Amino acid sequence: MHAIDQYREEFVAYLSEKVKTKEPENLYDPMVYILGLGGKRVRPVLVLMAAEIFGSDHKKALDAALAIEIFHNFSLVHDDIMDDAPLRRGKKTVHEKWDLNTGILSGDAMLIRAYQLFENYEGSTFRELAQLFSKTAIEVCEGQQYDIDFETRDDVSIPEYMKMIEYKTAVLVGASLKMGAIVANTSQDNKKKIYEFGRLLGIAFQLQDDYLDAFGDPETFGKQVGGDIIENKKTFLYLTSLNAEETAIQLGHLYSINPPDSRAKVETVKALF
Ligand code: GRG
Repeated sequence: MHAIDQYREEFVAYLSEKVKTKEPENLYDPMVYILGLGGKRVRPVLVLMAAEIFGSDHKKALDAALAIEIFHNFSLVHDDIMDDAPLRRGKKTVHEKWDLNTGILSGDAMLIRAYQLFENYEGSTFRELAQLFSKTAIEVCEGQQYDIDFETRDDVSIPEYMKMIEYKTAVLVGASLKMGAIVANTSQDNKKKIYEFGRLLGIAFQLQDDYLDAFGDPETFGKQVGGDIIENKKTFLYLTSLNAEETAIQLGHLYSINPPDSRAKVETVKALF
């Protein structure tokens, strides 16, 4: 078995042991549900790998990895509410399966639960993890707000887009690697470098996510293919197509399509690439 799959398996076993439902069930069932739907577990695996790279037993990083995965899942629950998305990982989103208020409140509880996990660390390790978490969570909010603001703008530039995806997605990937480095108590220089590596990896990751929104296999993508285009999200594909004169003409045609005909809108954008 590949080392990544081993980390993933070990992480999932830890998650199942730590994340269990309790009363009131409508608060905790959605947490168990969304975290049990799978997903690639990219971020927690990165936490564990970074801890090991810098000489720690990766088991010491399991709580930080769990915190990151719970936070990530919380952000998906709230993001799906904001987008009114029906599907996540090929299954009903939390607000679809339960209702809006349940999605909001269980998401809030997940955010706090994530932070609480850092209390399992002590001294400067706790301080550094908690500070990095707070900074990253605020940046994720900023990225999400840029994303929302850009939906109603047609003049979004590539640098603005890059800033948006850096905050919405990449900082959490950087923070995942840096958290492993913090648990391993490596040098500040190593922490800085691994964060930068993760930030760039996160940017590549979001570019791929944008691509999959248009070209992903609906079976494996797990959410609505073309959802970004229908929502007028400023994705990389969309913005680069706007830069090309002839595709801009076609996008002009796209705007003339009635909003209810969203399938045609998706097909038109896909045809541009
Ligand atoms: C209140 C701190 C706070 C944040 C709320 C909702 C929100 C602000 C931010 C949402 C940010 C968001 C959903 C970014 C998308 C990131 C992304 C690429 C998600 C998909 O990640 P994968 O592919 O998913 O790793 P899996 O299913 O594999 O876990």
